[in-house]
Amino acid sequence: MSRLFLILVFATTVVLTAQRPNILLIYTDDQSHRTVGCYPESFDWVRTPNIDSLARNGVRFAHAYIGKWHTGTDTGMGLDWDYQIVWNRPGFTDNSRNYFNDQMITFNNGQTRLVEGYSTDNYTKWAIEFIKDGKGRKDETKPWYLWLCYGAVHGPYTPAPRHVGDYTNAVVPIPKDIFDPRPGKPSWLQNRSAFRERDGEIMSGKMTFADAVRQYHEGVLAIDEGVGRLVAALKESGQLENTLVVFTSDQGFAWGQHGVRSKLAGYDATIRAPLIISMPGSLPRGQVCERPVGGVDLIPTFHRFAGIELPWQMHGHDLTPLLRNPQAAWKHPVLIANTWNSFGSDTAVIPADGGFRAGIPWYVMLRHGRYKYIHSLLENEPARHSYQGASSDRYSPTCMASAVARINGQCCSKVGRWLVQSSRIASFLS
Ligand SMILES: [Ca+2]
Repeated sequence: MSRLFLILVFATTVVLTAQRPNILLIYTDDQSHRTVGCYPESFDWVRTPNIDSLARNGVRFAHAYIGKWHTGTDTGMGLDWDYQIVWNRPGFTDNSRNYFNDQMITFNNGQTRLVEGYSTDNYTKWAIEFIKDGKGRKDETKPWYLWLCYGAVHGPYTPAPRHVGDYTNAVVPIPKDIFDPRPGKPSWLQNRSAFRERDGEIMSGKMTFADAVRQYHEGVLAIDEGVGRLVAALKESGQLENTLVVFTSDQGFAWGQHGVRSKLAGYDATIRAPLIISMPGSLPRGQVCERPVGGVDLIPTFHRFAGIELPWQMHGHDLTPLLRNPQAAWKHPVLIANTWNSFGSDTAVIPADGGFRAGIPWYVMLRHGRYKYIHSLLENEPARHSYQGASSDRYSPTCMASAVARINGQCCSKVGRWLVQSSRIASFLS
């Protein structure tokens, strides 16, 4: 993510009551759901006891699509937040690759200094100082909103020194389609792989594929420890029962699935993120919600818990019904649209060349019930769709048509019209 807020505190202007909870959003970077032990798709050697504990004390969403976005230079410092500590990448571009060590940090007083040490641990420490000691809080009688935005486990996937080698002996399965052919996939994905073979070993750049995957997972271990320390800080300060804790990531990351080493394509292997929401005493514990949900759903949910009216109509939907009953019916599909840095009217015309960047074209992904639909916005490229689960599912494909029309009509109108008018989507829906 390019807006790298580290710790951000929402400026509340509402009249507060004791019932309104604090909100802690723990937001990691490029962390696949496969790196979290309580997700059944994780390798059996993955250890995330603290995140797993959060799931045992809350609701785990099996299918979450949060969404990566780039909004340019951060202009929010001192404007939108009561208090923040931020890795100032836009201001210090020479430091922009230091995801894990020696970051240029701008503090709330506007001063910037180089902070040594492992970034994940530093962020955890600052968050605990805010939660437990009230450091940076203007009015301790008010509930707070804290966005803890870890840079981990983004490349270069550097583990904390204490975790280097923790997964040395882990057996890393090789995805079956890491190399060609990939029948049934879009044309742009048919003949490519981010990996190569050398002397019988699959390589990821200069590392072996297995070592790269191990290192990626080792980079998660300090996040997991951070989650444990944050929950302990909430408990020790008597705030655990009155804090909505949300753990998620902006998107996942594919390691070899479909030949990809990327976070950008519309596949679950690439973008599906963990999402766990916990508030012991108020929300169910140990529940799994199979309904697909999106990042845009978090904003109305936070407003609902904070008791604040939405300031305008939004695309997402308050998740409270699913948090109360994870098996509840849910009619809202999830849309992920990739148009790179083009938004609004800039998406009126789909680029003739597909708008490829990093080898990925513009696309629209829709997930609803047990159906998933991906359409690369390329000429002569058929829509791809899949269905997971039993045929007894009561989902009607016509819902997808209205969902495409409705959602795209709101957020990406020209692309939406192109999709709905397309004979290709019509054949899919028939
Ligand atoms: Ca990311």
